[in-house]
Amino acid sequence: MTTDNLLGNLKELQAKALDDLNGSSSSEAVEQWRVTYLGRRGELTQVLRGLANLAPEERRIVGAAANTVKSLLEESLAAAEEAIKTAALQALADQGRIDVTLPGRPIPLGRLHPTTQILREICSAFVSMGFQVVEGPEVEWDHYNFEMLNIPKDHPARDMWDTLWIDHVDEQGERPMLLRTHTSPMQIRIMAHARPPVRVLGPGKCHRSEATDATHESQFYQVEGLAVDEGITFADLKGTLFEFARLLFGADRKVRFRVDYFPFVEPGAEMAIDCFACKGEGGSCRVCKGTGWIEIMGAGMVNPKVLEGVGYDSSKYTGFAFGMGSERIAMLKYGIEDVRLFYSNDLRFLAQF
Ligand code: 2NL
Repeated sequence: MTTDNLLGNLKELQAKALDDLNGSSSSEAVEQWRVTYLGRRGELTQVLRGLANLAPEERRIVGAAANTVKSLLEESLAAAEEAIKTAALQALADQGRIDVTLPGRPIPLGRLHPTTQILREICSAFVSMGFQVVEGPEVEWDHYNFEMLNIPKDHPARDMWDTLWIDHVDEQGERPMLLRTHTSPMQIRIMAHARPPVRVLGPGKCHRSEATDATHESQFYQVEGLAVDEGITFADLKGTLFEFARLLFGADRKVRFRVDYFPFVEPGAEMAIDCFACKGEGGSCRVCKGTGWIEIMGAGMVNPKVLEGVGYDSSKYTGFAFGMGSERIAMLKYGIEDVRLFYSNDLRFLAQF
């Protein structure tokens, strides 16, 4: 066959194909058309295969023409498919079934509650320093919540926590069950079952019988931590908590420790960071109320009486412990001014995190 004949055949093929496509008005017909002309055994493919038998000069000319036809057919196919889709939508619209001009409905995305986010952030800071996360019951025994923490019955220190008691009286006429006021009882449970070294972190919900205001909720989350081993000193406490403050509030944070009292530690301390809002300047700063410092948690060396209570030899082992209110940490970090926002389920608040 001469080059002219081949080019003539291509032209004919192109005309026939386009004519055929014009007559294909369903997606099935268009698909059949694609198989006939562009498929692996299609007519154009046969022509392209035949190129191999031609002389190089012929192959160049016929090949170029065949490729042009191929592109044209592919473009026409895409246009035909699009036209069929549009026609189908238009048909639905004509029947009044859908308005294709309406914008799509937005799909609202869920998100993690700010408390969950801050708990995860606090936990991962301590996990990176080798602490293990443990969780325990919200309904606790007086034994674990108070007695084992060196807060005996009728001790004035119990007034530090306004406790919600479970309405259950035992044989001795006492109420032994309560809603935990802190997550320390879980750490007592761990110590009672494991030997040092112990490095645990206890996040969880706590309860107090308290009037609610901008800084107090009757339900709140706390994260407590505990490290017990041979040779643990106050320097370990300071180093660990300093690193935590830097991880959560920025690498340029300074920390301040002042004496405080908790029955389960001796000595006890309150830790503050320099105000990240005013950089410790104070003045009229709202975040630190002009002091330049923000108190973020209580801490101390575990009271030897607590260690002896779980069967640890307090002449061999020492430890440090700390506790912080998670909502307070989130309020400082995100600039939230009222703790009641956390649990009032207002999406205008929650959607900001
Ligand atoms: C605070 C103070 C603190 C602890 C919690 C603790 C736990 C065990 C033994 C000794 Cl098992 N101490 N926890 C120690 C010091 C302070 O929390 O005001 N938290 C919001």
